[in-house]
Amino acid sequence: MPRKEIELEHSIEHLSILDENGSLDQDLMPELSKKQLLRFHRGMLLARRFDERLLLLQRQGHIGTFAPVKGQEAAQIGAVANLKAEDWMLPAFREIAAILWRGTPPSALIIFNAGYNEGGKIPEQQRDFPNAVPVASQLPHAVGVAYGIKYRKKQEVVLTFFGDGATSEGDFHEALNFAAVFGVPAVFVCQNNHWAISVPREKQTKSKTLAQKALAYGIPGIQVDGNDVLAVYAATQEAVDRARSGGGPTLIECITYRLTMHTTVDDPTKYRQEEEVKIWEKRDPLPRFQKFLQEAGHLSEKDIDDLEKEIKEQLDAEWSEAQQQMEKLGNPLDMFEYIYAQLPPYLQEQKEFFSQFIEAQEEADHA
Ligand SMILES: Cc1ncc(C[n+]2csc(CCOP(=O)(O)OP(=O)(O)O)c2C)c(N)n1
Ligand SMILES: [Mg+2]
Repeated sequence: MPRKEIELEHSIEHLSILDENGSLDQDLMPELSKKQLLRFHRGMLLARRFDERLLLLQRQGHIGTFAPVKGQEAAQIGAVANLKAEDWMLPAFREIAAILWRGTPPSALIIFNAGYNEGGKIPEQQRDFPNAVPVASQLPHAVGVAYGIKYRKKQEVVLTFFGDGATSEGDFHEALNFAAVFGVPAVFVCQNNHWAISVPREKQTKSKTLAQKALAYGIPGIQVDGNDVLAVYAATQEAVDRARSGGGPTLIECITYRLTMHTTVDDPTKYRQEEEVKIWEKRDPLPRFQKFLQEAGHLSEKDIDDLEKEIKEQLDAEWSEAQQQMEKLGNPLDMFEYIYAQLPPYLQEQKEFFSQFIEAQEEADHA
């Protein structure tokens, strides 16, 4: 039998609309009103300032560890901005910008990061899943939700976020295969920030792009400049429209960079070069978008100053709110809640014992 070629389509598109100097490719500009553009800006700035605030709170000992979003705001806002209220969003653990955009108040995120379950409660009617810390575990969940939507013949879409590191997990491959075979309305948004803690992208996979992994599963894949909110928006819009109209899933690779530590317990200077960070600081999505908005006449220096002030006041109020709420929380008996609808007898017994123990302690303290 002869050897013969099987013809495969194998090119991957890379999309960039607003370059790192803030110059726009007019032909590719998606249709967006000034109001929408300014909403994107507010979403990105709020996420940046809130992230900085969380870092301060962590360093002051008010909250536990968290995964900063700094540098990835455009990849998140450009993607979720395409979702309607009835759509679903499944985050990994770095999706601060996306979560705020969807409507979770900053105070809830503070409370969650301070270790209280109550902070993790998704507001009623908001179709988001909780943070998924086990890498890539949210992808099969997203496909399950999307399968349910298709089964019920709804017009909803599921969007899930994950990192470059997540593409090495079995869950990623199983999820993409299942999503493709069953043609479910899912959008997979990979934020390739070049690092999975200390493992560089080059050691994660031999593939030239992460987007090309879509080809193996027979679905559309595209690579975009993830620090360009307009490119992310345009690529996700296509994917969301396709999913909603029955065209199945899409994989989007957003090229971005984590400008700071993996989490607050990580020291990136141990594994990456300062020069690399400097290059990516120049590609920061926020000043680039501000420059574009200023040149388009949509935003002035004064507008930015006013917005900074407004956001600072908002975050001060959120911190006060979080503190007030946390004063009412923190009952150690809560450890028995949230896992079982009905406690098994052995845990019920332990809960009663512990409750009496606490009471006895309190009495002793007041004696
Ligand atoms: C299944 C699993 N393995 C290992 C870890 C530890 N861990 C947490 S984040 C992370 C790296 C994730 O990298 P990536 O997917 O690129 O996301 P990023 O942190 O860059 O946003 C690892 C290995 C984990 N949380 N879950
Ligand atoms: Mg990563």
